[in-house]
Amino acid sequence: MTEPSIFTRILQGDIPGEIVAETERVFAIKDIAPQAPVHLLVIPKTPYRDVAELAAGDPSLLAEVVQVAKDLAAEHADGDYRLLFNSGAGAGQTVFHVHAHVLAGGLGEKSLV
Ligand code: DGP
Repeated sequence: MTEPSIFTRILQGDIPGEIVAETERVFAIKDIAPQAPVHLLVIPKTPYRDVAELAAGDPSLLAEVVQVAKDLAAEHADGDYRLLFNSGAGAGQTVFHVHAHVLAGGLGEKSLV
């Protein structure tokens, strides 16, 4: 059996983390090292490795991740947001339990990171 990811451990209450939204299949936390005024992570409870595996395995769950991200950007900022999935260590993925970074609250123009 594989070890639960750090996000699963936060969901289970084993380690601290500020859960800002939760549905039956998805939850969201504040990123521990924010890169924007609002930086949240939206995470499916099922630990797909990355966004491509999630899209292939359960497209409706990916759609729910996007919907929760949109709702959180409206709740925590002005409704505009950047959605980012790092896929693979070479792209900066450090937690191999798929998560959408929701960046909002006053982003510069046109930045890709
Ligand atoms: P990525 O590099 O795309 O795999 O993003 C992982 C993110 O997870 C990174 O922005 C920091 C965040 N993170 C890592 N450990 C913790 C933690 O223990 N608590 C919280 N809230 N966020 C974490």
